[in-house]
Amino acid sequence: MKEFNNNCLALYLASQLLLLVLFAGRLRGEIIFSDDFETGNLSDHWEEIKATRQGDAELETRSEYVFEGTRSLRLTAVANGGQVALAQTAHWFMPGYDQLYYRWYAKFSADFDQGNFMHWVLIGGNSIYDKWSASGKAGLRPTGRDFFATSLETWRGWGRYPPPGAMNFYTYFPEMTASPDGYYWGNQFQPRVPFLIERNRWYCFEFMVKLNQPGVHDGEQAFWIDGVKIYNQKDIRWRDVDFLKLNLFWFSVYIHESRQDNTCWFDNLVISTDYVGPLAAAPAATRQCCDFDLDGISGRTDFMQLLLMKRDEPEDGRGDYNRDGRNTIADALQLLLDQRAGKCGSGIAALSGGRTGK
Ligand SMILES: [Ca+2]
Ligand SMILES: [Ca+2]
Ligand SMILES: [Ca+2]
Repeated sequence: MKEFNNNCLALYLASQLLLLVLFAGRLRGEIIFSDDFETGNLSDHWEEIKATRQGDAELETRSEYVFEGTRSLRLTAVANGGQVALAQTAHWFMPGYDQLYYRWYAKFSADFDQGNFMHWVLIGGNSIYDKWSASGKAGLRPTGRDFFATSLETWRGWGRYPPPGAMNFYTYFPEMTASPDGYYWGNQFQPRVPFLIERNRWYCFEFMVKLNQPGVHDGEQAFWIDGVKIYNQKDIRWRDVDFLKLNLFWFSVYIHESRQDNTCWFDNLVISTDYVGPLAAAPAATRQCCDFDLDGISGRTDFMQLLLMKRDEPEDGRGDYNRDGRNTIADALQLLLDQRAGKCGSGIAALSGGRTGK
């Protein structure tokens, strides 16, 4: 009888331990890939490394270009007489996942200027039966069965924004619209209030993609900067079959008309099934914004723009002007009070954020 009781107790403890492990695992999510660039060679972690000029996709050791530790990733798109230049590292995780969160740190060089367009960090989906089914699809509309792709990248808005520009999604999905030339180039999506990125500054970027259930428009994509959620696009139909999965990620600096060397540094990448967030040792430092309409001054139109932003995109964390964690009229009133009190500086830079220096 005593032995029976001991066995029961052991069984009970084992089951509790198992529950604890499962629960803790669910809380943390599963980290499916990470790279702090501290160990080994790039090719140990990345299956495909490409650069227009050899040596332009490399490990970096100069401390001002390393976010944490002693090494980061350096990607340079070399000056190429106005032609395409790129540097890129790609990683696949077959067969894939239906929802993932991607967190990394990045910095654009102090003289970065891509012209107008560029491509940056890409999340792709291939058929689980063919890791190349998304390859060679530039300019083509996905069928719902072959691929999808979306990039987080900066663009200049035809000169409206200083380089590198405003963050936006560049997305291939079955319901995308054609360009004037008849091709299906990625469709651009950005928040009502653009988020302008500054050069020579580290930011924490986060990107989430949730695939839809086939037959339902319930897919999403979202990005955060320095831990603040900026834009969440919903009701996306990414696919019509469940054998298309999230299974490709790449870091890239791809410049369409490359006239100078342009470099980005990347560090501390984590890809997980759950939200990751900024590193605890590097707290978010996105500054307060007064210039919601990007005209370079703080005025009455910013008050209106904040109200519209709160109405149309209530998830944009910048709308929480008074930082009380709630989306209420008190945010707009606080902006008015700060403007009257002369607390609102001017300048487009006030819209972006991040840590200065390292
Ligand atoms: Ca590192
Ligand atoms: Ca303004
Ligand atoms: Ca608030």
